[in-house]
Amino acid sequence: MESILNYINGKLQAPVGQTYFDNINPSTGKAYCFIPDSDERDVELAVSAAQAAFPAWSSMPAARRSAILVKISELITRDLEKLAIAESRDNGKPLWLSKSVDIPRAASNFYFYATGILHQSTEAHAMEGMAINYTLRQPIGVAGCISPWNLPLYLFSWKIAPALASGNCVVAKPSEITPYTAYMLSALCIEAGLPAGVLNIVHGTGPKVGGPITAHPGIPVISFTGGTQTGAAISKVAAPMFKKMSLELGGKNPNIIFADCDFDAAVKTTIHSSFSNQGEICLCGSRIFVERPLYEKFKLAFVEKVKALKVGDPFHEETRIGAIVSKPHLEKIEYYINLAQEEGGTVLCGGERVYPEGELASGYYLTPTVIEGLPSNCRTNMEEIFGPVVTIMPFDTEEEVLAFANSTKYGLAATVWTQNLTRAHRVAANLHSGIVWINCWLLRDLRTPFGGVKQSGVGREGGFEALEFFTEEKNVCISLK
Ligand code: TXE
Repeated sequence: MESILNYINGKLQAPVGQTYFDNINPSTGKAYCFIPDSDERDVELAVSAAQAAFPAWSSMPAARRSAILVKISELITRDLEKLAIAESRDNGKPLWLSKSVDIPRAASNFYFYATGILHQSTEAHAMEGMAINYTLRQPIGVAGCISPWNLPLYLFSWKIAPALASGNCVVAKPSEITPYTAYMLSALCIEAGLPAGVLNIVHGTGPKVGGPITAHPGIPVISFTGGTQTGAAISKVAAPMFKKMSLELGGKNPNIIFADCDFDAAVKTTIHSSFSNQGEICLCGSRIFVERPLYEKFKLAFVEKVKALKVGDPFHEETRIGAIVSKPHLEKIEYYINLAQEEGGTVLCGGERVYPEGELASGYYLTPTVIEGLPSNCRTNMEEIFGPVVTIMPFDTEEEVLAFANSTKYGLAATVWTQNLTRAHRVAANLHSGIVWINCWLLRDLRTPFGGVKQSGVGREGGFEALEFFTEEKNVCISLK
């Protein structure tokens, strides 16, 4: 079997300890390659390479940095098919999804930030007759970028691109559950002529690689996407070191459907917002609230469509629900389906394992699940499941559904379905979340701020917010006397 390699100082190289562990294909449940079991020694090599590369990279004219990052974007597009196949094999998501969303978005991430740095300016403040102030925005140094398994190259590149574009060097760690496309990206960076040490990718586990990145004194800024618990563990280490942190964490997003909604659009889009990417997106609407007069009609129409979703081989065009990313995650999801029933819920459909024929028989497949009859504040409705599981319940008033929606420790995203414009604006303003979609879901403009409140994270990614996060502002004041 093939061994993935680290990308350090411009070279693909084995981990110092020469040890590896299995990378499992969730569609088959079988190992298909080895991942470096790197440790702090590999992180040390990566940080030294990044520090050595920083002076030249940070002082390179933005137009030249831009050209290299545009080239990486073009190479991702050139290799879209190969990258998409690798992504679906690693994560279990349908190939059509990797081809239409994950990989094109990774190319867009690089292109957006490569061009964004060409149009940046900073402010000046004149003190009449006395002085002139101007603001410099300067790169910080070596950035630590740690990313999760649900949208592997999409989220990995969304951290790396702004960090590099703004003149930083990077030590990055993809999830050990889905490392392959990050490994392929290393080769594309070499082909694009990215100077050695500017980007370093160290593969391995959270504690053995993520931990040393978080704790390294030579990495003053950390960008993390993953679970809330891990975000807290990272903060515990990085905060006392006064590191700059961006934390994109979990969600338990409400999907609020008023009786006056566009019914067909609401049903159709709610299928996507509930089960896209096997429900493994922090933006999925996992708690569905339907205004009582519409509840029965919506529930019946929705459940009928859910039952029709094809579960199975990610490489079949008609598959809508691919494999769950790992055995432990499948078991976590099943734990919550059982908990929901203990809490009084009724499973309207789903919650069953699927065992396809042949080599997929040992893969991790679960039918999409809809549960009703739960209290709004039970664990199933408060905790992130992060799988193809949604709860559904009626509500009677706007005040009631806002209280339900805002009742969790998370506050990432929300969806609202109504034709009443005034109500749409009013409800959006009163939702405790960083993102609100009205009569749509997952429409994304890369210029918009992305992130949540409460335990959904700290800071915002996306747009120029990301370029600001990876730089420090300096005010220079010159006397005119
Ligand atoms: O995340 P982890 P996982 C949620 C979702 C999921 C849960 C755990 O509920 O079930 O998080 O998922 C690295 N120091 N989301 O296991 O553990 C780890 O190696 C430094 C929501 O993916 O947070 C990986 O690279 N790094 C999320 C990355 O952190 C550490 C998307 C994420 O792993 C570390 C994914 C440590 N101590 C999961 N421990 C979203 N918001 O989209 C682990 N890591």
